[in-house]
Amino acid sequence: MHIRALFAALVGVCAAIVPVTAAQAAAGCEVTYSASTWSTGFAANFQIKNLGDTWNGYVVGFTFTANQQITQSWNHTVTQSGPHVTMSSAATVATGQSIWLGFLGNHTGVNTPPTNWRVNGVACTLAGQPPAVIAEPDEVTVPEGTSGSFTVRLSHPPAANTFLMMSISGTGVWASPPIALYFTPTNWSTPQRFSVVSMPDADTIDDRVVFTLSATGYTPDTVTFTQLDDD
Ligand SMILES: [Ca+2]
Ligand SMILES: [Ca+2]
Repeated sequence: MHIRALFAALVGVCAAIVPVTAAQAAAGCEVTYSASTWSTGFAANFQIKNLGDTWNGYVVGFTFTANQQITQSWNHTVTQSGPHVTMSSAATVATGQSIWLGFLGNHTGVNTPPTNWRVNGVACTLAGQPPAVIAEPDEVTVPEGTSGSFTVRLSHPPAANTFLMMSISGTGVWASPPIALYFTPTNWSTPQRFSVVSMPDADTIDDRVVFTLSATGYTPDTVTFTQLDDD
């Protein structure tokens, strides 16, 4: 009951502060990624098409999702800091042209594709992937009386300001400060952080709540919060 009431309040706040802005700015690039994977290694090959203005030199950025480590690459200057990778070149790439990149790497567990693709700081979409809400991480555990958070972004730019809708199911009392729950044609790829507090309760149950994040035209995503009860 409490969480539904809080959510209704959030929606009211959001509606009040949506700015009036012109729709524009599609994604600046489209990534076609593939990888050949064996026991602990993989070879990645991918193509990136320039959908925006000419790149006079470019920096490709992406984030690994499963502890991958690049061991060898070619034709680009590569940096890796934890999961964050950049591959740069001084080459010029005109509108509509594509670049091809590749590297060899190591992985542990499932070799899931990288995420958060950008070229010169502008977000890319992934070819062949339907538009989706991307909420991370999937699971958050919070001791009773403390807070945790997750981030939400979109995989593809919306044509106009798009509300993020949130439905909640589960048990316990959870609260959150109000935030602007919408995406614009320019901020769609910027993760928006959402904090959730597990309110102290008198019971001894590790309560769980599932947030389902959705937007019209996008595949929804979920985040599960688990309370570590202290009674
Ligand atoms: Ca309790
Ligand atoms: Ca509890």
